Amino acid sequence: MIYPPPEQFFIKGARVFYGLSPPLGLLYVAKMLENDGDTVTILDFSAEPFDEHKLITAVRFADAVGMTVLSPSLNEAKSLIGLIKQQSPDIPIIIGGPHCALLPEKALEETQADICVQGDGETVIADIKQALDKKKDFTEIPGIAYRTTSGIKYGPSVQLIRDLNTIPFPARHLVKHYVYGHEYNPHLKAGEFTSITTSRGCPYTCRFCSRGSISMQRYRMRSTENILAELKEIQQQGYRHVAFADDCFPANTKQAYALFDAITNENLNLKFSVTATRVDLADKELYKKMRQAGVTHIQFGLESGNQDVLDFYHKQTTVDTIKKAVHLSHETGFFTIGSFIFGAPFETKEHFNRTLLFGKSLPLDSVSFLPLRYMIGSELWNQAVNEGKISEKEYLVPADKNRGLGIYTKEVLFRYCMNAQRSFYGRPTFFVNLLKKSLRNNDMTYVQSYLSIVFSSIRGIFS
Ligand code: B12
Ligand code: SF4
Repeated sequence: MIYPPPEQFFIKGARVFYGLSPPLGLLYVAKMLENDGDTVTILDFSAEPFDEHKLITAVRFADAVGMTVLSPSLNEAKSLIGLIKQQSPDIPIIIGGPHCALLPEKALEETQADICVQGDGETVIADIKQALDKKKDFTEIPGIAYRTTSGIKYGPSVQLIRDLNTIPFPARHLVKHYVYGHEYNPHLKAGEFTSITTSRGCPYTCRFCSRGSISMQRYRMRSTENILAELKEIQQQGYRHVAFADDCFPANTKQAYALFDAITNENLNLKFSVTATRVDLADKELYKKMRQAGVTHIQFGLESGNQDVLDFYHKQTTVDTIKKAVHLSHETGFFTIGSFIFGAPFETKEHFNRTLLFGKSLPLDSVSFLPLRYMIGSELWNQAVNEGKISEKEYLVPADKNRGLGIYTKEVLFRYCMNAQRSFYGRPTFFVNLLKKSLRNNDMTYVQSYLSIVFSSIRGIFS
């Protein structure tokens, strides 16, 4: 099973906070295969440099290949599949992941893969195996598209797993040799960082996000007991730091109270990060419990310091809520990360400057200023396609004046983002405040997180 290398980063020379983490989707599917008696190897090319020889050798000994495809890494997936088919034309290649959920037929047309899984991989992988062994018919397998000599065909409509508690825990041992999570704590070694999801899908509908599409909105949650059982297994496996990698965590504050109380009572002795949360979910009592349970880092999708832009994105937050949440996070003692987007169609330099000043006025320990990109599956992408500004074949288009998507060209927009990034970190008081926070919280990993981000930015600027 293969996780493709990340897309060529789209702002040359700039580097944003990048909490590299294990390919959980593949690990879930691998667990089902292992339970069925198969042997699985994982190549995570986002965690190790791409090595064609390694890929070809691994494929030579495999009966089938599986791959996760994200919309931004479609081209990389295409190239890898091309290479594999060149060497082993008959090996079946199965693809899954967020891009396949959005465009199952096109994902097959555009790559040379044979089978595309549209939803959760756990339920269908055993059926696919049987169908490849000619013990089952592909027509019976829900949520797949597959290639035949007479074109692409489909199984019955996708069936998402209703009860997430029934899913066996991911086969984490398959990626134990990779180093993940360095941005959270540079001292973490291979086998010490992993991630977990407590839900699938997202109940919100931000207009720039591909989770806004209908198939993704089917929000499902796991029980506290089930999550806790997995965390205990994670602790026993020797991990030290775990990221909550839900689309949006925690969506249910009451359940989160119970979860973090349970983690504290169990004395799991793990550190935690939150990959993505929303400001309107900030809650004093909850944050206290999270801190007590070991949460160190928390990342907010802040998007803008302008209310008209927040409203345009249908973010359902306010500038004031952002202020309150970031201050609460800082006061609780979290390393607080915020990401902003520049480039809504009506956004001017004044908007950008307001967002930058707003960002600087907040007690944020790390930021990323990113250009708006129209991504397949998002409402903004659909609208731009309907208006003829983007073709249906363009899955990821930066907001660009030349495409009728904004006031500035993409080059100017990227420059604004980079300058904002430098201006944010260039303040002399910034590091001093972070040092104070680290000393107050008795946690020097905060300073180390910061240094690792700054050094990678400097490396980026010089390259
Ligand atoms: C952790 C994470 C990252 C990590 C590492 C990714 C990794 N190794 O998994 C980092 C920080 C590097 C990252 C980077 C980016 N990410 Co990211 N990331 C995530 C996040 C939060 C969790 C991924 C995860 O573990 N999911 C849990 C597993 C269980 O779900 P799953 O992968 O979908 O797998 C299931 C099915 O899809 C299917 N399946 C998946 N693969 C396969 C393979 C086979 C063979 C089969 C049968 C089935 C199958 O079965 C699985 C189990 O049911 C997701 C959001 C999310 N919650 O999924 C975003 C997400 C995947 N990222 C996204 C994006 C856009 C990005 C970035 C471009 C950054 C950005 N913010 O814009 C970059 C670039 C990535 C790149 N490769 O080019 C989008 C992708 C949208 C899309 N249409 O593709 C998501 C969905 C976030 C979102 N809300 O939009 N990301
Ligand atoms: S940006 Fe976050 S909260 Fe909004 S729809 Fe996407 S995943 Fe959900």
